[in-house]
Amino acid sequence: MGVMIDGVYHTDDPGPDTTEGGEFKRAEAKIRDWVTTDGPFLPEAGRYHLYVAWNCPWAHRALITREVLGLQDAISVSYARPRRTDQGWVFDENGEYSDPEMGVSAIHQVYARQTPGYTGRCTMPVLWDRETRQIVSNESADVIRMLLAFGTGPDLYPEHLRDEIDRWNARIYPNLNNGVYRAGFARTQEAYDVAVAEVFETLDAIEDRLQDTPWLAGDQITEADIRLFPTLARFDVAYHSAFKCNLRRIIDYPALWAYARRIYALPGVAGTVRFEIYKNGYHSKSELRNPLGIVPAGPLIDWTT
Ligand SMILES: N[C@@H](CCC(=O)N[C@@H](CS)C(=O)NCC(=O)O)C(=O)O
Repeated sequence: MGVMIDGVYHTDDPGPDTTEGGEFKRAEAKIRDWVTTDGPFLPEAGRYHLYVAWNCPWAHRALITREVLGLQDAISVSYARPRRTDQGWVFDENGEYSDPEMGVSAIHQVYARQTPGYTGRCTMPVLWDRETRQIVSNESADVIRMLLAFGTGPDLYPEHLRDEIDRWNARIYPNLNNGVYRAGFARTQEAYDVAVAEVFETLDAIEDRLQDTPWLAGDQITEADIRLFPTLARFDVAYHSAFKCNLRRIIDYPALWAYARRIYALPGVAGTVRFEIYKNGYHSKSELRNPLGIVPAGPLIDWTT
């Protein structure tokens, strides 16, 4: 996977962003427009298209939000092949991993349409505007929030719970959603030790919280739950072994495991989950983490109970 400079894609892999202490830092998303009822990107059914990959947890948030808000007909989707190449995320000519929207063969071709020329990583997910023929946003946190502008489904960011939602998001993103990557991509023992401790402190805190309330922010499902779920779905099959987050598994936390299965059982959510793809993807060949690319057989976990 490469990087784009002034609208031109370069295949040299910049590698995960690492600071001097061997710590992984995720680059900030750069295309940050918004769909709002004030425009110019109006919430209109049939206007937007989502580019995703099954294995990407950030794309997964957007897919779940689309299901929970009932926007399947309003917003169309292209699924990239769930394995990155030196062309980044790529598409086939036909079939489930093709792009019905523009027929691109790689996501960088979508980024190449931005004016002025885009510089940065060509990440998933991408929210594309058919009308102005440009990307609205490549930041999943913004994308899930802006889908609320369509005014369908439950309010996932209700006024009276915003402080609570913000507090959980601010804790869960660095320490857990991205924390597992900080553990898995650490280049030093120290960086790993810090990251893995934060992962489990956060899971412990969530387990405590779920003793008192059914959902993170209180008595209704919110954006905070949707942002947490992709990490839970990948944890036992992938992060536990591939990223060495192995103090405990999600199934070892009674309240958290019941909560994870409750989200999985919501209409449309199971259809956004691909456990085999997570296992294969995170255990794919990597010089630093898994040089032989051997994929473990287990674990055997039943999410439908
Ligand atoms: N902040 C972004 C991060 C997205 C992201 O890092 N996506 C990964 C896949 S899981 C990606 O596409 N990486 C490609 C690259 O870094 O070149 C978001 O949440 O939307």
